Amino acid sequence: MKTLISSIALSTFFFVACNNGNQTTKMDKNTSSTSTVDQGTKEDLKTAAGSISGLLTNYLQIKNALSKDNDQEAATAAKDMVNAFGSFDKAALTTEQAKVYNDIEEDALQHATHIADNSGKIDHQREHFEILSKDIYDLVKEMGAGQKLYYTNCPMYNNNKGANWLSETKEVQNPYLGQSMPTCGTVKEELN
Ligand SMILES: [Cu+2]
Repeated sequence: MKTLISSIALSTFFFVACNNGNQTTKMDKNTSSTSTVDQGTKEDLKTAAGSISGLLTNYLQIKNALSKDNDQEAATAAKDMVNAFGSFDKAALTTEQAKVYNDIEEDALQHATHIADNSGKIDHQREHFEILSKDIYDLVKEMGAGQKLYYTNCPMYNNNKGANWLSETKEVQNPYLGQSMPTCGTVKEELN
């Protein structure tokens, strides 16, 4: 064992000595270690966006179902979202990202559950979808979406109080007014 350790120490010594003897190699090494740090940061962001991609897929399915006035499909997608919360992997999140996730988790889960349990009552599903949209927006702002999203506003919903939602399309497909007014709304913000 002792022999093994000293032979590793010895080869390390030779490796270091070799690098020191060659300035160009040393500079290359520094440059590449800097880019490794940058890459690491990017990968962290990617992973966080990867963690929420399941939730996002289900959210967009609910949104598309509501824009088609399809309460059953909305309920099914919301049930999938409830399950996605159950198996959500927090390991990839930074402390700050985990904080934002923990802040919205219970609330978002509750709204997804109500959408899942209320097929046949699409107005009620839409009330919950409005608050769910705010939660998912906060999540995407902190973690990134890993895809292009459009934060869109409908000024007419809820007696002109208005409401927002996230869409994967720039073209407006209104989940609050559905087929009665499918294109009502304007894009407020583009997210990635
Ligand atoms: Cu409810």
